Amino acid sequence: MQRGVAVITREEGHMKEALLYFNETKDYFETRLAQYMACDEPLLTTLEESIKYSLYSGGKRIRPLFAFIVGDMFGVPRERLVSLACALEMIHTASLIMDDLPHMDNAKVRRGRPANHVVYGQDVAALASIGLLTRAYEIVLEDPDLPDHKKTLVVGKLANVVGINGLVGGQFVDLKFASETMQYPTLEYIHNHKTAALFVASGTAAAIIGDASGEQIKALEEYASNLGFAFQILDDLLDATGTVEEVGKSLQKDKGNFVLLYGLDKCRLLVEDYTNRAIDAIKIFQGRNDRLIILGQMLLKRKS
Ligand code: GRG
Repeated sequence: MQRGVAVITREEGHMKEALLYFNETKDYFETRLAQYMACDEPLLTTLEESIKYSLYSGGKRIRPLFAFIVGDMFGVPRERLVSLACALEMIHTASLIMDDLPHMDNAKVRRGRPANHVVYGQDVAALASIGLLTRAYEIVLEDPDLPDHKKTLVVGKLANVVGINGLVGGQFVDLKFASETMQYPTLEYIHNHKTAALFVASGTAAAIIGDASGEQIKALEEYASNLGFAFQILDDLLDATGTVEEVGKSLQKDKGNFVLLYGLDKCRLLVEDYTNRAIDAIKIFQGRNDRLIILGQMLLKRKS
């Protein structure tokens, strides 16, 4: 090797490209999200503040990013993905606000700050959550860049992932059946529905916009559900080993979770195992799956 000449490996090149893409995409996403949430009714100032408090409080924006990456793999311009991306983050944020309410998880801290209801009260927080949720469907339906048949498919997918067979069902089972002695099938149900399902919807809705084939959608489902599962096991690990300051949210150490069921060491192996399964599932996209691989590897290393 010549002295003084920096050698960039192929992997480093891909990583650099992906990080640049992630940052640029996030900037574009933040600008459009702010436009979608603009509200100029003076009577609603506090409600708007409550919504913005949670929507712009340092969320990692993983679900929108995943949707943009998938859409880009199918050559969809980001202008045609942005309503979906913002809708996903609105749904996610709505679910976090509701999840923290006293009659649900009764969590006081979220993303390193007091939870929405701690600042604005339960009444306003509940309305902020429902307001965000309904706005999500509205922005997809109003999107002039999406043909009607795609809007129908995307909104159907989003409704399905939130409903009884999605987040709502997962939350119900979590509230009513989670305990220290909970067995694997119940835990699996909760996390497939509370966490993995929205990951799956993010990738598959973007793939639908991109006219992906059935086989391609299936591969993305497999990627997203494995990644979502790895994500949740890591969440439980961070809950068990971290502090509120490090993790940025109220901890749930006493509730049934993967760490109670399997212990720390096995959980660490499981996170790697599910991440590898996710990466294996997208082999059919060889040559254009680098960003998805890097996204999986980045989530494996996250600390909050
Ligand atoms: C959709 C309003 C509505 C309700 C559905 C309350 C409820 C029913 C479901 C709760 C779902 C929930 C909060 C699941 C937790 C998923 C999870 C792992 C969240 C953390 O995701 P990150 O780390 O969060 O991406 P950030 O803070 O980065 O956005």
